[in-house]
Amino acid sequence: MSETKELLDPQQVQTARAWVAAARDIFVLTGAGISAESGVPTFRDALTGLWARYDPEELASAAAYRRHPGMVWKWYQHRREMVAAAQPNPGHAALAELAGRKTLTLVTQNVDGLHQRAGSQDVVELHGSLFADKWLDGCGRCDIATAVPGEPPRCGTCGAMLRPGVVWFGEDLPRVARFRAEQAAQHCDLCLVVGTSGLVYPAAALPGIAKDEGARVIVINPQPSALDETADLVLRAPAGACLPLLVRQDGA
Ligand code: BJW
Repeated sequence: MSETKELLDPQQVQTARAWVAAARDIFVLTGAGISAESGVPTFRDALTGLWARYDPEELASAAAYRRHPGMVWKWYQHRREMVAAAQPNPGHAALAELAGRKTLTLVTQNVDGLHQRAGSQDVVELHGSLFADKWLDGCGRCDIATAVPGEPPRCGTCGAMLRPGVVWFGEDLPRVARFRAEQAAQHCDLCLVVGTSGLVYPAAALPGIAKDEGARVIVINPQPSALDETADLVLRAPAGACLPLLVRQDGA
């Protein structure tokens, strides 16, 4: 048995498993922590997070992109390559398995596509995707004419830059994804919050919506998070070790 499993309180695991088994409609909100065991850095972990060395506002806003397009484009290229080389972990796999047996809406803040690669279908991506570029202020007839190494490709017609298809600070979330996430939070009877610091809105408001509508809330995170106080149960463990225990059907 791994060290993590020994650290987990068996009574708490038992309770969480019973809640999962009894749930009719599960809403899952994931964040960067679920991909940590795949080797993808989180954003805010003190030593290993992507932003331990950078000011997020310098990298994750349209204004930052306009100021430093080459630097930001290269940073996203680096992350695309890192994520493409990573593999889904048992936490991603457990959620995909659970969705095969339960009514479950999987809402992720992640842009890495690892849930889909683990077999989850119909993932609600609140913050877009690393793998779907779009035009920044394009003319509507954009095509790529120039691709200078280390610089964003530009439209040959209007000169607009391609940008990563992610949601930066100050930008609206995709309308349909946000609507679906809010609906799922309102109608669930169990909300699993996995691997998020709970600092970024509107995503961080979703577990509170579920709670207000009467759902139980379980937080899975090895560290304290801003959503702990919303939770009925906090499992202080890495997602890849913890989620398979909650989803397993045998009596062990
Ligand atoms: C593990 C683990 C393991 C480690 N297992 N766990 C209301 C109040 C205040 C501010 C606002 C508000 N409403 C809107 C705002 C403004 C802003 C905001 O929230 N700011 C706050 C930071 C103050 N929000 C926005 O701008 C959003 N847009 C919006 O609301 O539009 C309308 C509007 C605009 C302006 C004003 C008002 C309204 C857009 C937010 C877009 C977020 N984009 C990013 C970058 C995406 C692109 C990219 O990837 O580069 O999304 S920011 C970054 O944070 C990324 C993440 O999805 C997001 C959340 O981070 P996450 O996933 O929680 O990661 P971490 O690193 O924070 O935490 C990891 C956790 O995992 C930790 O807790 C670890 O302990 C844990 N962990 N190992 C389980 N093995």
